[in-house]
Amino acid sequence: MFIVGELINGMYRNVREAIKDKNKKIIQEIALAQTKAGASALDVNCGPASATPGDTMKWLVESIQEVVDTPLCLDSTKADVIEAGLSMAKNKTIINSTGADKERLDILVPLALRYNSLLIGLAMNKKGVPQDRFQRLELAAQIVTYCQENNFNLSDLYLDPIILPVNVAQSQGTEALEAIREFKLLSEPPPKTIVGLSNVSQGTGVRSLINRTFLVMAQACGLDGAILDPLDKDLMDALITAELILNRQIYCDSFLDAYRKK
Ligand code: THG
Repeated sequence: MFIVGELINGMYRNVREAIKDKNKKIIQEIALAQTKAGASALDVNCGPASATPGDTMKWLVESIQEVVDTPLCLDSTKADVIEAGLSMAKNKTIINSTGADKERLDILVPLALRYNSLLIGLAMNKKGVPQDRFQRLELAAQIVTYCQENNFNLSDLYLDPIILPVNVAQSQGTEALEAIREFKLLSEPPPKTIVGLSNVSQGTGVRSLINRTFLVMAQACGLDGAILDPLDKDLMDALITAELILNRQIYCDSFLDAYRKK
């Protein structure tokens, strides 16, 4: 499983305050902790409050790279903010994200090509979030087709079906899960899939339980990656055990420790 640590996000109060105070030690601690907990990449999102998100993105990338070499997943709706991060990044990055609109793809696919970056494609467009599996599949197909026509390697693409909070969009859980299965049929070899896991439990009272239950179900549908909280030990144990049961990892007596040491 491609694990992207979600915790460097201005949505979180401690990160928001660290950005405001230019306290890079806090950011570096979160980067180190997530990497140690098994994150293969770190999401970097300035949050909605930043007045100068390009500068914030540069500062975050610089601060993180002083302590870890973990690849960065540059998370912004603004292409210029993503580019600010790309211009500073030492290692291979993930652009998070493009939608299915041609105007977005026309900017973000060339950017990914120019920086030899991976790209997350969201199954949504300017009309909003998808309402069912069919809309998700149609939007994902538009992204795949665009990539094929513009020589973007599909092995560098992750498709995101858009996970919505279960407390306000309960019917969307199974729609997103089915979409993960169906995205696999869009190309050969199949495109990879990723989700923003914590969306599913936003506003609920038992977040960790909902997150890990949904994650295991998504893994059974063939999920390849997840943006999640790698410091949630119960979540990580469930993830590792699901990989084992799905025969994606070899069983050994101490499989939890063995996976963590990989
Ligand atoms: N897909 C892709 N990228 C994404 C998402 C996605 N990036 C952002 C988000 N969704 C994934 N990351 C988070 C990070 C935090 C939370 C949810 C998703 C979260 N934060 C607390 C909250 O809102 O309740 C913040 C409050 C706090 O604890 O301080 O839940 O879907 N490609």
